[in-house]
Amino acid sequence: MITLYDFPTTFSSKSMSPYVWRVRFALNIKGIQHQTEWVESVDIEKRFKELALPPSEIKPDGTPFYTVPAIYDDSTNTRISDSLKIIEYLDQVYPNTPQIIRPGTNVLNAALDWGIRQALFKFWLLSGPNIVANVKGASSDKYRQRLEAITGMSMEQFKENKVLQEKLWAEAQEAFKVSSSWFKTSDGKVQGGPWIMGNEVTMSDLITASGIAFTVIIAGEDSEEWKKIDGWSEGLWSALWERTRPYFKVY
Ligand SMILES: N[C@@H](CCC(=O)N[C@@H](CS)C(=O)NCC(=O)O)C(=O)O
Repeated sequence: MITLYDFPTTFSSKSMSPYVWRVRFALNIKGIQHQTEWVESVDIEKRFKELALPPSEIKPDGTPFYTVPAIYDDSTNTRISDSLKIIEYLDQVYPNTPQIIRPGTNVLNAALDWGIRQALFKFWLLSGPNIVANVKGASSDKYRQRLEAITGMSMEQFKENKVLQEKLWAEAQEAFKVSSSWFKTSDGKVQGGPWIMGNEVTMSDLITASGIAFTVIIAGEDSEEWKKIDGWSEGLWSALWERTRPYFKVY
């Protein structure tokens, strides 16, 4: 059995991180049995050290950065962190399941990831107070401090600052529109289908769908924000979301 490490929120899906959603989508698409172990965001480093789970990155100052997702696979006694490394491992160790990462696509996936992250970052900032309200205790304080450091003002000032919010929405619109334009032909039609690269699911679907999941979880599916974001893509995001929804399950 695989244990998937994630941090809890009070959003209805409990899970919010787009990086964790990528791995969970991969596990669900592959039909690999797993269970989630919830670790408060502020406790990730301490708990991972206890469990001998590796950091996903080394920070510029040389210290390790412990992040979710991470997995422990007891069938092979393997511990891995970093969404891409985990999905590479799942493809390799579970070869009779749908293969997510196509050979030679890591550079393209990294570019797609970066592009979509530009839009998600603006949305993450705009949703900061909502995220802070949906993460508990010390983890909530951590998010608040991060938000305040980036915006250079208190969260209360940010909530009042309609001019900054309008500017961020305009930037988000531009970034979301650019990302959705990559999926269209020159005459405006959506290319490919049913998945982005044709008949089989690939990493590009999971990068995109996990970003959409993050947006839907935070904004709420019936919200004006989600309708606005989906509208900028002329319904492309909601079509991708419908395709991925059967795999939007937390175990
Ligand atoms: N490169 C990592 C990035 C994962 C990541 O940044 N995870 C965030 C949650 S969305 C995290 O755990 N951050 C820990 C922290 O901020 O202390 C991956 O692809 O898995």
